[in-house]
Amino acid sequence: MKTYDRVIRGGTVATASDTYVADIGIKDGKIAAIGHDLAKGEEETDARGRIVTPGGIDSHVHMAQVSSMGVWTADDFESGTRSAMCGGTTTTISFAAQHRGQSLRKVVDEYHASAAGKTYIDYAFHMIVSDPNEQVLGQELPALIADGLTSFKIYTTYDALKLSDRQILDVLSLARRHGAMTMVHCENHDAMMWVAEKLIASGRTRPKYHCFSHNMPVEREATHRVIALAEIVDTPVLIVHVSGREAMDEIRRARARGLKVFAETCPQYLFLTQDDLDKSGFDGAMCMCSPPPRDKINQEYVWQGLRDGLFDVYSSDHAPYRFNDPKGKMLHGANANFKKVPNGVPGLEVRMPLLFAEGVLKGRLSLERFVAVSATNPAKLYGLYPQKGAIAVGFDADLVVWDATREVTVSQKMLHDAMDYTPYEGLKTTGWCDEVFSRGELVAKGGNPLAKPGRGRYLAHGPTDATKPLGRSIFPEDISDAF
Ligand code: DUC
Ligand code: ZN
Ligand code: ZN
Repeated sequence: MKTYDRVIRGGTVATASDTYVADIGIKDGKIAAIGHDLAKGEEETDARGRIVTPGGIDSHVHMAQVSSMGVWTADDFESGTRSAMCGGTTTTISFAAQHRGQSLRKVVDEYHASAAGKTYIDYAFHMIVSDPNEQVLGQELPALIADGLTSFKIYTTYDALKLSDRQILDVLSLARRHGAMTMVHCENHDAMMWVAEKLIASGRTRPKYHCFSHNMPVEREATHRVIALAEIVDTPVLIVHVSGREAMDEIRRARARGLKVFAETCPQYLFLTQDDLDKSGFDGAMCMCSPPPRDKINQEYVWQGLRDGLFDVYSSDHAPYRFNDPKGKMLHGANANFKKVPNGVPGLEVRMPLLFAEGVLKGRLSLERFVAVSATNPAKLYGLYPQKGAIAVGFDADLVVWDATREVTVSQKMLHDAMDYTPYEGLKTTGWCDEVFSRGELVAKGGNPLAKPGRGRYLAHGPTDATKPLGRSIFPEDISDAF
């Protein structure tokens, strides 16, 4: 009898801390051994001369979700996880999104039903909390957190989603008491609306004006404010989809003061710029997301933040709305003003390959940082560690073997989501994922699916140190118990 179901032999194994040549022995879906000259496996993968990393964890994905404009994402759990898998992601964390008036528990149940039996890879959920009423704060959220849904996103913008500062304090304080991670979308709603109204009233309605409404100061201000609110409560906070320097500077300043602030960025801030929203006709809508892509100088800052540890997490914020579709970007037609266009870009399939090719292989990012931001850190922050996110004995055998020589011109035709465009069409790069393993099973090869849907498993979040408060109240000891 063979000791291993599969041995991935002689690869250059990359973790968040080291890179070394080794064989990986897999048994029953787990990494059973890492070493040299491991016994022959039932199946063998020759990885000599090739890099092997943990499978990606994409911890910011919208799928099977209806937006505040009433538009459904093009991807459901089947197409979304297929696409993720083909791009080297082996776990998604997508949102169970509450709309006002809805029971959060019921929403979570509905997302469970929508995902069950559909996914190609393992999956977890965050929640989106848009209605923190007494029932939600007093009963539903604490119970859901106890059930292993320990992270949620809140918004400072979008009419249907945004919370007031007071509500944000309520939610942050609940997160502190129950050990949850709060992810925050930071943009100053009123300031954006004020600018947008002026632009539209003066006839500036094309997609490119979205960037002027969603300008950098509105992101900087909301980032600063949310960090201050979290400091008042003494709870960690994770700022999602940070687009450029000014918001990054707020996070650096907060960390320099010792605050526990985590940060995420996304491919659109590395590979797109605001000029992409200024394409002819309505085409700029394809790259319209919030916060929007900035300029080349900000792109360089974001790369720097990935290198130096400012960013903990690199996720896609995959929010797929088809372009040529009255249920997508064309909801209000091709002449709609920019406020009427669903916000979001797809990206979960290209997320890992583009960072590998343009970051690691071009020397902008070490292999270890690549692993940290694309897999290990999200696993640690969201309580999926020590099952996911690392190459170590006992972890799930979620692995990617990379082809550093494959030349690719990105095109929608090669992708496996339900979209009709990719914002990265025509981008030429060298390097893509080759074999993708999920719990030891070869699920994709050369960017194409091999597995069948329904094999993915739901993952509850486990405990994590990331949510622990600093224990540093801004209030004197004799009154701090009031909060
Ligand atoms: N902004 C979000 O906050 N979510 C989805 C897409 C987007 O652009
Ligand atoms: Zn957001
Ligand atoms: Zn999002």
